[in-house]
Amino acid sequence: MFDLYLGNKNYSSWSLRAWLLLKHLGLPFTEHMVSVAGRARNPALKPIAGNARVPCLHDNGFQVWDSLSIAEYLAEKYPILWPADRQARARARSISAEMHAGFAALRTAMPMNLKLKLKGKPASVEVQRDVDRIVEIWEEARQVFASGNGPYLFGNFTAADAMYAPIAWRFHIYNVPLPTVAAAYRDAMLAHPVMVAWYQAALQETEAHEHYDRLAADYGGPR
Ligand SMILES: N[C@@H](CCC(=O)N[C@@H](CS)C(=O)NCC(=O)O)C(=O)O
Repeated sequence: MFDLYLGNKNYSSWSLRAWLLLKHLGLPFTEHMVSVAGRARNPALKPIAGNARVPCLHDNGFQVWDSLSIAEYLAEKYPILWPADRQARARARSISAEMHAGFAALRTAMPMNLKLKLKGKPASVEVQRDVDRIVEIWEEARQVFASGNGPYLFGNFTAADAMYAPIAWRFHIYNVPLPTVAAAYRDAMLAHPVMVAWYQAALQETEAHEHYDRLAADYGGPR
């Protein structure tokens, strides 16, 4: 039996990844939402997650923390979470690891906040570098590995899509201009039924973090 400890749907981008994977696989699980305000280790979370962060998956009480580890844990039992082709699978893992370890400038400047839809502003050099690299990753996956099988990075939905899911939201929220292939992929992700369900649940939440909400004015207000 699975239990998923996760953060607020409006803000917790790492939690979205684990939730997407479980929902995509259609696995039953019990959801336990905890309040999170940022990326820092939170001692209050220690009893439910060894790394004092969410998401943390409990499999009959055994803790699997960290979004990428959760993906690998589930993929051992449900191999469809990675592409079937060996090279495609390696590329999916490379770009998932790159997402997991990187893009700090973009993640700091554009935190996930699903209640916002902003006019946007020109990106700083550092943020634009992250955007450009993500566009390059998405374009290569779509053009080389997706081969017409579906609208996701490797055709069918994989763990790599789950890893990039919050980026699709960020590009939408902050109105980041994208070339055609990347924009089409962003739109396919936003239309994924599990993404839509997460978004609708986020809109029902009442908890607010001023630190993230005040960015709205900085990005030109609502569009
Ligand atoms: N590398 C971790 C990052 C997890 C993380 O940073 N989680 C944040 C929420 S999105 C957290 O638990 N923050 C604790 C807090 O703000 O109280 C993962 O991939 O799961």
